[in-house]
Amino acid sequence: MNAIGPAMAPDFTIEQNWEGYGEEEHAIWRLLFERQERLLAGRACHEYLDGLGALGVAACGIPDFRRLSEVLDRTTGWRIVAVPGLVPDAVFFDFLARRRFPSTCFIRRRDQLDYLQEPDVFHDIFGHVPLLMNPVFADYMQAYGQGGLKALGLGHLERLARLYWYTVEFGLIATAEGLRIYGSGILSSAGESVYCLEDPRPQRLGFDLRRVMRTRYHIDRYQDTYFVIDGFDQLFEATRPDFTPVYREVSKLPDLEPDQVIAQDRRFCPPWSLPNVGEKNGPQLSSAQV
Ligand code: HBI
Ligand code: FE
Repeated sequence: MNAIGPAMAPDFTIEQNWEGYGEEEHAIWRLLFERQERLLAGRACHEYLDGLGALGVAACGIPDFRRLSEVLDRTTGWRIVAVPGLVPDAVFFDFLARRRFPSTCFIRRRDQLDYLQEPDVFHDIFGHVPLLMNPVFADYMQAYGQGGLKALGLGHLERLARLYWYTVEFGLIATAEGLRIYGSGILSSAGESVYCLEDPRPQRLGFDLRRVMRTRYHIDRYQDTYFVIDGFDQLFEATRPDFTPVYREVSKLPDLEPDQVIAQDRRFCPPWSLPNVGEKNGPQLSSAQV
């Protein structure tokens, strides 16, 4: 550490300095961890819960990235690198493309337990890292990083960022038992992990790549729309092709508001057993309008 903060290397990485965390910081981790562990039983997908268990991320305190990286590396070849906060898009994508997950080190304060706009170590580690233990999801994240570098070059970053937002950060997955959470932004939020599944207000729509790329999102409140995948294979397959023609197609269509519904949408309605195709309630637009 220097007077300004942790010394940053040219690649934006820093030292986690695990030994430097104080008791209060570990106590905040424990509070957040225990609360989410309780809430996520029956709400998070089993791939996430399995990953959390296998990683050995525990309630006891903020994990040491060196230990987590060893377990991750052995399982899927990913490692965690410490960064001071949001890093530039190109740097972020480059890390993912090389199977490095950039994580912040600081933890939110006690008066921010329920809401923090920027990522902290609880969001980055508890929210993102367990799914990187899953081989299919691990490959999806790497492909996303490679796609990001390409999207930057093509000037379509915004569309790719929407895909990340509505999958990696706020995605739901349909299982035989019902809808489950896999998005990290939800997994690290007590309020949203209940809201996304149980509140009648947000809509849950079947995942469609072009639809997602057209949909704006809010960064400062719970989502109006969640997109539901059938499995990680679907996500990986949908994003395998080159996006160049997809971007071209999507850029001819208007963007959609976060709460908008269009005729093609497959809506999931409680109790989440089956998608309800062409459901009529809610603001529906004819396909001519969109
Ligand atoms: N940096 N540390 C960090 N974490 C992120 O999630 C992140 C970032 N930089 C850019 C970024 N995300 C997004 O803007 C991209 O997904 C588009
Ligand atoms: Fe995140």
